[in-house]
Amino acid sequence: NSAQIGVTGLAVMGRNLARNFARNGYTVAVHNRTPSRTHALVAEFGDEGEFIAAETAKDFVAALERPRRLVVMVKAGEPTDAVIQEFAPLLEPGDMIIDGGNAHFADTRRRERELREQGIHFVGMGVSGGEEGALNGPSIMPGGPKESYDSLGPMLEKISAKAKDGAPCVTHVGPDGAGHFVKMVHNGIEYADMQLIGEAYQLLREVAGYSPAQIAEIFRTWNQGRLDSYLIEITAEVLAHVDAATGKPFVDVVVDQAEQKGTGRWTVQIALDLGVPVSGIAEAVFARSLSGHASLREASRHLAGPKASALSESEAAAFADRVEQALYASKIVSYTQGFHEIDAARAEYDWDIDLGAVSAIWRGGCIIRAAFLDRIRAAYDARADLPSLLSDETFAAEIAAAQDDWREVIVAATRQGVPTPGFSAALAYYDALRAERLPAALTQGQRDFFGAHTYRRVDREGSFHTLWGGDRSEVTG
Ligand code: NBP
Repeated sequence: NSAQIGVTGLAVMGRNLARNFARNGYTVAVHNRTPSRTHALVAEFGDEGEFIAAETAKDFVAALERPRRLVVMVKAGEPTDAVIQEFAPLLEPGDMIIDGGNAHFADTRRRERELREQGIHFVGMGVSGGEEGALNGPSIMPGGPKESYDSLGPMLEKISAKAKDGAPCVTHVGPDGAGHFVKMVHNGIEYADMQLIGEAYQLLREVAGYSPAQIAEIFRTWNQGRLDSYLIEITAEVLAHVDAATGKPFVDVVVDQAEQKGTGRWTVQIALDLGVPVSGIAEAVFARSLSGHASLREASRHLAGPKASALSESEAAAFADRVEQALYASKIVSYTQGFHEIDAARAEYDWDIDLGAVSAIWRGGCIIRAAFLDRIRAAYDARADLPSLLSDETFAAEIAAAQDDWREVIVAATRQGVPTPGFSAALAYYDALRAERLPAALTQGQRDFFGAHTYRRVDREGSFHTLWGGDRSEVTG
């Protein structure tokens, strides 16, 4: 009567994950700080599989077969440390603590290091798909020691989502914090995807003049093509929904202030530390912040904008096609930026992350699941050391085909005064990368002028300084 896996922390995520393990034939020990949740789980769902309810930490640990596999699904941050401190003294070398919460990867690195000293394997495990995913199959991003995956991996493969080709949406991402890092970037990309979809909606509404119901239809059509994805699908559902109380489109009765829990912000903060330009993700995070500044927005309402102009029906339809191109091209750019961030972390932390495998495990279960991810995997499979997704011939060709429309959409948005920070940042990134020369040369000149910061020359090795306050001759720096 021993459990192959234990779950402590039985709020929505932990409860559903425990049920998922049980439904897949594993005996699951369950535990929660407040025991009523544990009993409620067994009372409500006990017939779904084998559960062992434990009231105390000691009973919980005793219920687990060795090496113990203990999944922690509590609130990220201090609660996770508290739980680790409670359980670690009860464990033996070779046992495993698996943190399925949304931990910051730096915390995961620290916890892994501390527990390693006791011989405990600490697995920081990103889980995506919300409560529905946790129950029916999430995308799972475990890090930690590779050897822990030998025994844990097959269980995770069973409970994970499966991609269309049947492959489980889980892989050993890399050592220590790699799993939580990749989960964080997943969420950053999710922010960018949502922002781009939001901009497409706003343009279809304000420039093309479509109603939410008509826009829902447009998104449904897009969902049949290369944009086929969970987020496009649910966007159509949300836009088609009518508020029962007022009969108005649901989207018009919701307060337009977006909230956030922090993983998007982390993605940007860490990108800044790593020096990786994730402008699309940053604009998405900033757009949410801006939306929440109600009094600032109220005070700014009177500011001048352009004269409104309407499109004819045929112009509107043509515009909608262009918006699809702009959305797709911008999406390629946000994924390019997100994968760049993972690649930079791989170099910084010496993580052996397979970028193709990462895109493969995002194909099912998670919020950004999309047909598109198959293409990313194909790009990395064709060339593992791809410097950037934009270097892939297929993506480069698609952007080449989309760019005229992409530019036109941003021109129209600018003319009509519709903000498109995501589309615009993506295009600026694209144009900056392909530029022959950047004004960074001028920046270097300015820096040398005011701070003698020196510069490099295009024609000679070394570093140089111009005597700006003197005769402006050049000396070596
Ligand atoms: P919450 O994040 O709301 O956490 C509630 C759980 O944490 C309860 O079981 C609670 O026990 C426990 N807990 C707290 Br709070 N402080 C504790 C402490 N000091 N010691 C022991 N237990 C403590 O739950 P959730 O929404 O199910 O999320 C769980 C984790 O999964 C989080 O890290 C979250 O970020 C992550 N996640 C959530 C989603 C999602 O869609 N919700 C998706 C992916 C990942 P109690 O019952 O005794 O108060």
